[in-house]
Amino acid sequence: MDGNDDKLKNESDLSDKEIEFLDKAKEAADFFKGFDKNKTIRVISHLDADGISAASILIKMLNRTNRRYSISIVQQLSEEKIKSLAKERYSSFIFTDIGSGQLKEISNLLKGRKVLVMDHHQPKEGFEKWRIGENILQYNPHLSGIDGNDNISGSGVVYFFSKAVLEKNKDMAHIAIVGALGDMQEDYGFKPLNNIILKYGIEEKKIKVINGIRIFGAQTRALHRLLQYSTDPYIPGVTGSESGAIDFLKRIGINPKGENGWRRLIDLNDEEIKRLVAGMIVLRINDKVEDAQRIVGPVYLMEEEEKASPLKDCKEFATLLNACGRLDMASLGIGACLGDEKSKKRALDALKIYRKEIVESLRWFENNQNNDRLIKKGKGYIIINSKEDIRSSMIGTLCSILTNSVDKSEFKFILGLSRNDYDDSTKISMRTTLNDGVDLREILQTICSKTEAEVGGHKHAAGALIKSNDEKEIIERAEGILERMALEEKVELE
Ligand SMILES: [Mn+2]
Repeated sequence: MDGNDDKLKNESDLSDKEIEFLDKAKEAADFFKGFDKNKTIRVISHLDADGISAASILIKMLNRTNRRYSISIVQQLSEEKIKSLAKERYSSFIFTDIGSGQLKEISNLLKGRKVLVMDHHQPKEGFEKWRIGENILQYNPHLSGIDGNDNISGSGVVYFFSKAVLEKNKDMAHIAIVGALGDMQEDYGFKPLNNIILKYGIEEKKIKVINGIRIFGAQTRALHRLLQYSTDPYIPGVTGSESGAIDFLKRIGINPKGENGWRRLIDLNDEEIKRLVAGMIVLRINDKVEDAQRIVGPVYLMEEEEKASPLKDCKEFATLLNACGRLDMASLGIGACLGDEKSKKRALDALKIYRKEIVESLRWFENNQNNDRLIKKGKGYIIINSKEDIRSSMIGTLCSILTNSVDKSEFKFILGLSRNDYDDSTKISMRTTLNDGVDLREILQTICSKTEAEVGGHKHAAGALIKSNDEKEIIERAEGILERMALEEKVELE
């Protein structure tokens, strides 16, 4: 099937706000150029796929401009973390995909250092400005009135900045697209700023958009497994059933097996793909026409990766980066983004381990269904208090997966808690099965407002760091607030 890139935006189609934001990249670049060339730059980035992509784009530019750097990838930027950074002797700092929510602490604790914050999260109240004093520059789309939830990701922000420093860095667009996909910013196409990046990626022959079946794992999974595990789209009689999936394929005249064993989606010819799409639409006969059409849409592929590689599909690439980050092996993800073959191989091993951990955490969830000290199912919500049982970097992933498998009419909110093993703090993750109309970050802020907590995230995925001693109080407060929120259409927060 052919790609369709006539919908891609041109710079001339951008709004004034978007143009202002892009112009600001030059200011950020000039600020960066003022960093002492003989000194090592301290780089701190976020641990998810977007944060790793952002760090990779930055590193490419730093390498190309002969700058030295020391990099850390963090899950949260707690006050403790900033305190320990302040003890280091670096004179310049760059924060990517993180930092705007911590500008108060950054400006208090990193006094006298040059700090560049490139983020797309909502800036801390009172810090919604490009410059904070002489020494801090914040490059963030919110400051131009642009929604950082879906118009541009952290890696996109770093992309425009690094391109402004060095035009050659235009060739990292594909990695910024991986970051945007990792942050779920794509919805059958991108908003204008991400779309410009996509256009650059296509111009650089790094990325290709095809019109294909939108199921995760097209490059790598056996076709029948792919259908069996497909929750979006949900295929009646097929999702959740291996034999159902195989029968379905046979019924529509597609042999699930080829000469070399199980076939993948990418092994099908055009005629078979058409039959598959038609077959899926027939099974989803109750759908509205618009929904039925959603089976097919844009699929983003890396031009330079081999067919059937887990790095070929940009969404699978994002999952690989996530895996590296969550398993404390972010450097492998960065290596993969920079095209290092050895890192790619090792990152693929990390992906296998990650999948195993996900399965184990789902199994833990299943096994503890009736243990209401660990899993509380209330009216409209589920609270998972995993203590040390689930790795704190995996609790968000577990909550995300559950939003696709729990009964959406019964449960609106999923809140997960997991203890960090390095201190007496607890990580909270919050997800929703609702598509719109809620701001999880705001809700989590309210839940945590009576205790000392650091809350961050977006409308659709929020997180917090609390003291483990406060777990009980937070859970009790969450029960009240979430039940109220889930029952009523819209509740004003106190
Ligand atoms: Mn991000």
